[in-house]
Amino acid sequence: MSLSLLARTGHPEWTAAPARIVHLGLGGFFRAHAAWYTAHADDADDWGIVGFSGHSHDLVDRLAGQDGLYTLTTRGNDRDTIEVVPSVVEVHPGTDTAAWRSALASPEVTVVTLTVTEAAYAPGPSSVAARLVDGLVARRRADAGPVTLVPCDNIADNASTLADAIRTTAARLGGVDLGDRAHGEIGRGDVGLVEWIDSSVRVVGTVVDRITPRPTPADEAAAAALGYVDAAPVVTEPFSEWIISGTFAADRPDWESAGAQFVDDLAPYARRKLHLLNGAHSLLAYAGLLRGHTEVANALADDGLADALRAWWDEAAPVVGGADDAQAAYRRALMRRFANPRMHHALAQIAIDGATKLPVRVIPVARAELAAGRSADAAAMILGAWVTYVRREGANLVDARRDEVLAAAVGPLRDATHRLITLLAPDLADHDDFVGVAFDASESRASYP
Ligand code: CS2
Repeated sequence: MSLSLLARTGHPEWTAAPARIVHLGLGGFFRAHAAWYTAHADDADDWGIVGFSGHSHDLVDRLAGQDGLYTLTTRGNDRDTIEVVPSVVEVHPGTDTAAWRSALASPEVTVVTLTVTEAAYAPGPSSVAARLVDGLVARRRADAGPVTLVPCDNIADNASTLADAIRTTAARLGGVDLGDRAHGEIGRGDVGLVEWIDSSVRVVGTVVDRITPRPTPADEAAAAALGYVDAAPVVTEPFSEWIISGTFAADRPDWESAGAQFVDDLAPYARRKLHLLNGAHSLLAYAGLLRGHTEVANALADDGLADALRAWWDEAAPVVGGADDAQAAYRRALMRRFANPRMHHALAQIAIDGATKLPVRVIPVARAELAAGRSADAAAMILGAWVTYVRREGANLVDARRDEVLAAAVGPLRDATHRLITLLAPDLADHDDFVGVAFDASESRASYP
């Protein structure tokens, strides 16, 4: 039976919820996270998601072929549970500008969520800000009313990052006759675009967390074995966290009823997640791959890496802050999550886009430690492992900043280490001892105690 049929069988009166959310980025994390919260909210029947891929047509085709439905397998340490998630009601490739503008121009739509990866926030013609402003211009022209943007990516203060990028892009594009520019049929008629955005668009901040490895062919087979013919399965962990802060411009789903938390100050949660989880992930990825490991669980079973991870957590503790017992509990929970051998979380997946991820996850800790007169050795060793990883990957490196990273990685190792740290944080490259520790770690092929 097709998945759609099974979904309808499970919900005899199943009908798609009305399209009231637009989402950009159809990857597994979104489908395990925001789409899952939306599907589990008490008012789920009132909130359908129109999803747009970053660029991929293949995933869109696969989801469209099953009405946007997909199976979500929650993989615990000892068993799986599987469900059909119905919240995605329409899908389009990110290249479908007409559909994007039409969706953003709908007065029914009051929320736009984003999972576009850290790299997509960098300024540029195909940045997430440029795509959003393009859609917001259409919304303004349609007089479709207020809308709230919800960035769901691992960036510290993602609300300000996105809001600033949107205003800068709108100021640059709005009111100026751009002729037939790619993004902008934004021209003289859009004078006052920034003022409209200021009055009609809100951006809220989030901290998002749910480990969601790339699905494997075995995952498709597992879903099929349970009777689900699913061309776009998602596998995730039991743990999930969505912390949101800010004011919505208009209506939104009752995400709290599905477990989302609304807080006044997001910063402590962001520091905890980005440094303790994501920073540790980057450590395990680069040092683990160099030591021949392929997945998080088996890298964690390597005592040298487990010790390095604890040293990183100890070094990050002052930046993360909060009560010692709360941080200790969070660390214990992370160890359990990382150690789940059934999750098959590929280190190579985590290693992608290091030049964008490390400045968020590791550099702030190094900067604070050096400012406090401490050595930041754990941070330096993560960067040293990254340097070695970059030089070993060479032309195979997957990084949005690939060309500049590879250009910096050439030549004698000490010089390359200094250039690569300069690429991430010029101020840290001035600390010779810090660069020296990174160089030593890189020279020793990231061998940990
Ligand atoms: C990972 C994250 O791939 C990566 O960079 O560190 O995707 C991580 O799995 C999520 O942030 C967990 O919430």
